[in-house]
Amino acid sequence: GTLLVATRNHGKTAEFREAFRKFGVTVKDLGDVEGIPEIEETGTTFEENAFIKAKTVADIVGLPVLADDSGLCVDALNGEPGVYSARYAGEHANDADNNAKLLRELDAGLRTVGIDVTEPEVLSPAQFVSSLVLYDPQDGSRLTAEAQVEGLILREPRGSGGFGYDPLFWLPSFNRSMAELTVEEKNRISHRGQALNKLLELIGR
Ligand code: ITT
Repeated sequence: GTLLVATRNHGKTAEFREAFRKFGVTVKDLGDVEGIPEIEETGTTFEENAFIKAKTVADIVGLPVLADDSGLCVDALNGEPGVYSARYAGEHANDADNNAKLLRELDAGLRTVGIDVTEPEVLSPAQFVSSLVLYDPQDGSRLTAEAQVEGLILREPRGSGGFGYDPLFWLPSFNRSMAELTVEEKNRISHRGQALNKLLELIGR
């Protein structure tokens, strides 16, 4: 069958595509569908925003839709950028702008508490969080699953895979950044991959 994911983020689509391949499910995203307006993510939590995206699109197409809302939560920044991860450096910011802003904010934040950010071993704990909602417009039912993965924010980007903040997200137990993993490897450990496994468990797959 086919599954529509309510995303315009090609990085997310690639990961879902890889994850659903073994089930023979074809993944489409909003680039494949016409007439979907830009969706305002007005929620204050990942789950609320994932629900808004899934329901908005599902009500238009009349079929079940999966949505992901995700982000990076940095301890030293009190959980920021969080739900604002995609637009951290501005409404239509790109990944490079967002990554640059993250490093700037982290440097400033750590300096104010007297931490010498030039020490290479000083890395800042953070989590990637993914909330998934599968919404069925026929009966208004929804399934939700959320997961996170722990890492450390690097001073300089490493790797060219993935998307978003992946080059700055260090995985100590792998001795690699998230951007140094293949899509398959990333799915095995990532926030999104783990949330998807939980969701698949809920639907008995
Ligand atoms: P859609 O709403 O169209 O799905 P989006 O990128 O705007 O795309 P979000 O609102 O959920 O999606 O924002 C998620 C942001 O969090 C994303 O743009 C990245 O900056 C960051 N992010 C989430 N998951 C990530 C991952 O696996 N690797 C790197 N950065 C990630």
